[in-house]
Amino acid sequence: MSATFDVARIRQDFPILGETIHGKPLVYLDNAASTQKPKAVLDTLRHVYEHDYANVHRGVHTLSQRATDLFEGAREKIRAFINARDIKEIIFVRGTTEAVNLVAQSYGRSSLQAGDEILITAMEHHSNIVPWQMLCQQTGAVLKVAPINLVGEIIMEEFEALLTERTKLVSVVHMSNALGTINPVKRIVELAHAKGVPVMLDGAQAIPHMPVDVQALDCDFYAFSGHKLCGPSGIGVLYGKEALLKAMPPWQGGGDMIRMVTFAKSEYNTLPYKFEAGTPAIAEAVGLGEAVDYLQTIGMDKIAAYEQLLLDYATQKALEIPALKIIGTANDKGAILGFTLHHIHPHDIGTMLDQLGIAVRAGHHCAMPVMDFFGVPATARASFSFYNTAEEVDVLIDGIKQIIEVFG
Ligand code: 7TS
Repeated sequence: MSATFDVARIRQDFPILGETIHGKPLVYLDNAASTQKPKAVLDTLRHVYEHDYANVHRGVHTLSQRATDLFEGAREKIRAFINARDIKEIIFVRGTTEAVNLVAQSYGRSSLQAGDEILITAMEHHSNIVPWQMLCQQTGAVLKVAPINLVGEIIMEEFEALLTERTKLVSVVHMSNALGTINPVKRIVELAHAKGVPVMLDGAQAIPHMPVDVQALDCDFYAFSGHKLCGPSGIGVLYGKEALLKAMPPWQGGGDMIRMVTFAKSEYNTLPYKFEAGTPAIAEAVGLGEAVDYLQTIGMDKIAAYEQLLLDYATQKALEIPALKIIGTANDKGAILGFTLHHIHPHDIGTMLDQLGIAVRAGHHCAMPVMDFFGVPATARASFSFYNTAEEVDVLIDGIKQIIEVFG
C-alpha cells in the first residue's frame, strides 16, 4: 500500500497478530478500544519485573533507585513525545478517565461556582461527560453541549455562541472514538483563550494516530491512555500547564504526594508528585515509555499517512455495499469506520465477524448521546492501526457481504 511503510515487517513485532480465532487468522480491528503490544513493550515489562523492580521514590537500595530511574526516564520520554515544556507537567494516572476526573475534582471543584458553565460537545465519550455532570452536581455549575452536524462535525458557530463569560472550562475530544472525527482543536483553543477560558483535550483516540504537540496546540490539559498507544493498561497521562497544576489542590491524598505529615496538617509535594498519591503502575509506566520509543522509531507522521490510506481504502470498499451506512463522515477523520447494515443488529454483525476471526466492536462505544443523535441503538466499528493491512480490509468487506447474504 505504501512503499515506505513496511507493514509486513511491523506485524512481526506484534506476537498476538499470529493468533488464529475460530481457526481463522486474527484480523484485529478493535484498536480504538485497545491496541495490541509490540514485543519491545512485552520484553520491557518482563525485564523490569525480572531485574529492576522495587517501589519508587522511597528506597536507598539499588533496586529502588533503578526502578525510580526507569520510571522517571519514562516520564521524560513522554514529555518529549508530546513536547511538553517540563516533566513537572506530566502526571501519571490510570488512563484518560482518571485524568478527566482529576481535572474535574481538583481544578473544577476548586474554581467553579454555581452558575458557571463547562462546555463540551455532543460527540464526547462518557468519560468526558459524566465527570463534569458530577462536578455540576457538586458545585451548581451547568454543563453546556455544542451540537454536531449530520456528518459528525462540531457546528463551530454554535460552539462559539455557547462560549460566553459564564464559561469557565472547555473540554473537547481531539478525535472521536465513535465517529472518527478529528476536531479543529487548535481553533477551539484559540477561541476559548480569547475569552480567557482554559481547554482540556481528550486525546485518547488522537494520540495513537498523529503527532501531538501540546505547546503548538496551546491546550491547558491533555489526557491519554497507554493501552491505546501500544502500551500497557493501567497507565496513562495527564498533561497540564505548570502554572495551572501548581495552583490546583491535590486530588487524592496518600503516600508520595506529601513532603511532611503531622496529625495537625500536611505539606504537599512538588509537581508532578502532588498528583500521584500511592504506589504507581511502575513497570507499566516504563512499558509506556518503551511504546513511545517504538512508535517514534516508526514515526508518527508515517503512521498517520499510512492509516489515512487504509481508511480511504476501507471507506471506498464500504461505499460499494448498498446496505451499509457509514456513521461518521467528517472531512477530517481518523482511521475509524463505524457503520450499520439496515436492520441487522450490530451485535449480530460483531458476533458473525468474530466467527470469521475478525475483531470489531459493536455497541454504543461509551458514546450513547452520539448513537441517539444518529438515531441508532449501536454501530459496528472497525478501527484501524498501523499494523493493519489492505488485505485485512478485504477480509472485513467479504465478511460484511457474507452477513448480508445470511440475513437477506
Ligand atoms: N476518551 C475517548 C475518546 C475514548 O475513546 C476512550 C476509550 C476514553 C476516553 C476512555 O479511555 P480509558 O482508557 O480511560 O478507558 N474508548 C474506548 C472505545 O472506544 N472502546 O473501548 C474504549
